[in-house]
Amino acid sequence: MDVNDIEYDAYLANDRTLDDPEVVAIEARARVRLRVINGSAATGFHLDLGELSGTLVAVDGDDLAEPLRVSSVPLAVSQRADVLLDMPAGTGVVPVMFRREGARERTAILLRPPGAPIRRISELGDPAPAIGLELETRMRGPAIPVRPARSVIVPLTGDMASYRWGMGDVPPLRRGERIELELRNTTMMSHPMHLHGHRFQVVAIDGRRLQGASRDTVLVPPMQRVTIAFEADNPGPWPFHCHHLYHQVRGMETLVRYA
Ligand SMILES: [Cu+2]
Repeated sequence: MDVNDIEYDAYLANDRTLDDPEVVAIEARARVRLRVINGSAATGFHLDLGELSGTLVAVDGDDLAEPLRVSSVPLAVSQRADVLLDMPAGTGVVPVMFRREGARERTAILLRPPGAPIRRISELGDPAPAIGLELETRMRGPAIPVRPARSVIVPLTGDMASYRWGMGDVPPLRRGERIELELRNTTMMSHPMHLHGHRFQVVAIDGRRLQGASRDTVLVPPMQRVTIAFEADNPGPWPFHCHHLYHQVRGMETLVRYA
């Protein structure tokens, strides 16, 4: 697969690199709620707590039906995650690390209990894997309504050589209907697909049904299929696009319209 088609000279957490990271003073044994947004234009990150684990309670602003214990959370462009973290007694500074997928670059903020010494952390770490859907398959969202949904296949198209990207059109929707879109990635890059104006639910990955998370952005890795479902209850038109902004401006965008 292709990963990281855009290079940057710095990767930032709260506008800072690891040369000069943000240091957040916290109480000893504090419970911290991390509210993270991947606000980058073209880079996926793994939120990484290192030796610690936390509880993933929400994605894209919606609670999970079942919180998950995690030590890392993949964040495609524009995805959000809420993680509860209990600082262990007697701990030093805890870096909340963000590792660029498929690469060694990283950034962090530091959680600092009273008096804990700050150590310098290299901006390069071990290579991070590309983001996949392993955690996505374990997320549980709301119960899926039993009423039938109209199914539409939406191919995601393009290639690195031409750097032209595209996606299939979504036919006009009928107000009040339930719709399922099967996003079929025919390319060798992953695409974080974002729908405006709605919440959708991840209901299948590669054809396997699941009661997945409620989201507004889902990653579709190379050659994989992700099916999302939503109610047409908020007349648009609404943009529906890859949130990798270079893919979006090169054509991977359409409009969801209500008849
Ligand atoms: Cu894309």
